[in-house]
Amino acid sequence: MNDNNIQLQHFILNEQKRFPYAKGDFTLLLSDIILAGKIISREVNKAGLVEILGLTGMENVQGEQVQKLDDFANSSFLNILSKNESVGGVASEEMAEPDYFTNHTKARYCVLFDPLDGSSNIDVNVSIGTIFSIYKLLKEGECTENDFLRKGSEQVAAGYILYGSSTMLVFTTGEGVHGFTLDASLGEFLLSHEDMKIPEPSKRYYSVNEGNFKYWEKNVQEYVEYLKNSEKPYSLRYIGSLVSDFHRNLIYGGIFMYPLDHKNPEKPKGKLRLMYEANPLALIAKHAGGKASNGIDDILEIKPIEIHQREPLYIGTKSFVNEAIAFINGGKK
Ligand code: AHM
Ligand code: MG
Repeated sequence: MNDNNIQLQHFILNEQKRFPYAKGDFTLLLSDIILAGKIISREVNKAGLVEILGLTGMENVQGEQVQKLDDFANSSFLNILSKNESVGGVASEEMAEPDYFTNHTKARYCVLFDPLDGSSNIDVNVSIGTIFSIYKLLKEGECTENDFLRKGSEQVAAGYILYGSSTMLVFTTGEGVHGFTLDASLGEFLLSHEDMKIPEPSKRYYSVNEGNFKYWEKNVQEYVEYLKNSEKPYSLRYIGSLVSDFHRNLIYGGIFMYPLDHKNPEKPKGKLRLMYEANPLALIAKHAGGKASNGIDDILEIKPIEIHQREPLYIGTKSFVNEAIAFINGGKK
């Protein structure tokens, strides 16, 4: 390891000094999230081997239950965070209700996470990710549903871990966005992308599941037609894993969208979850100079009504998101 390699733990400790509210417990909380990420990363990496070794039955060779990866990721987070006294409660995309740790009487934070996002890609060796979001409790030692049902702008930190060709952690505590790559031989995340910014002007990429075209509203259809037929057409890149699609656009520039659709004509809706997916990535986008919107409102300014709320999402290069908003609202044809 050369002297320029900055370990994540050291970086976080240095960051902490800049925040008056952050005591050692905030650093410990981030460390726990990182630990969960490392454990999940290890498991994701051996997922292919599990198939080859024929361990996909109910028990592995040690006689242990083989869990589905998304359940494994969820319980890894739960196990670790339930032992962290600074955490008053957690909400997960995989759980119907939040878990409250009522014995954590000095708790100062609550955590929301999508333990393994990109479910359709889990079994096919395509990049997936974990997304997390941290809020400060409204009242120390007392975590209630109101602590979770808050605007994304109130998040004190958010990030994701991408299990790709290498494992990367990208996070913000409200002061820049930083990326760390896991050195598997050391078991450490090392700073690889300091102060990430979405390029502006950027390459012209768009990421969307165009198979849903017929279910979109007319203005959204016109917008996507424009992207393909404008003088300098945009290129399409769609992985189908939000973390991967977002990460790509964070580095190269571009817009990711999951519009409102009318698959159920009586109940048109977006697919992605405000609290576990849109909010944390919107905070990262904001601090990287980008933007996130549901087509009308800034994602970070939406006051959630329920914990598993879904929203349409347009996120990425600021000027692209603004252009999308103009189309959706009929201001650009
Ligand atoms: P999940 O939480 O069940 O994994 O669903 C979220 C995923 C995102 O990662 C991705 O952006 C989107 O669903 C893809 O959906 P689709 O397969 O409809 O394109
Ligand atoms: Mg998800």
